[in-house]
Amino acid sequence: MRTLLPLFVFSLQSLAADLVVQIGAEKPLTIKMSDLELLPHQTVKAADHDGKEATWTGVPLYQVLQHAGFSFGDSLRGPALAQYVVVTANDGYKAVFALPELDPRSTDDPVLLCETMNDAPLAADLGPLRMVLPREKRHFRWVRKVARIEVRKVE
Ligand SMILES: Nc1nc2c(c(=O)[nH]1)N[C@H]1C(S)=C(S)[C@@H](COP(=O)(O)O)O[C@H]1N2
Ligand SMILES: [Mo]
Repeated sequence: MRTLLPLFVFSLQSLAADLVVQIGAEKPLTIKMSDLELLPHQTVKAADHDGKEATWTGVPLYQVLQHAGFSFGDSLRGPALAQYVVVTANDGYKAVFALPELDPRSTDDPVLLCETMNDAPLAADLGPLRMVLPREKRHFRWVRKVARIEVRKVE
């Protein structure tokens, strides 16, 4: 038992590392870190809350949503714009994004779901996944330990 415990803890951690993405009332999709690695990535330089510059690499949030079946094409207009994205951390912290803030046809400001800082996996208090928004002057949407991403509709 004593020798098996570290293995057990490790497998629990890798279970917890999965990201859940839910588009509306659709069945939630679980994305493993290894699946996320296959999506297109972007690298940015950004200063954290303490003003320290770092290089962050991650998947643009719109790419994560597209991977889960959400369309950022021409269909994103009219009533579709009454949808919003909720990013939830495993401590319950939440931040909301409007779709045009994520759509590369609408903005060049990166909104990234990052796996690495300065080429290293994120420390346990930050990751494994963290939102990084280099152009945002406040850091309140730099959600640490992202667990879930949902698209909901304004009622
Ligand atoms: N999961 C989680 N992420 C979070 C927060 C939080 O309370 N929980 N606070 C936010 C706020 S208000 C700020 S200013 C930054 C702080 O980032 P830092 O911890 O890297 O300094 O994290 C953001 N991300
Ligand atoms: Mo903050």
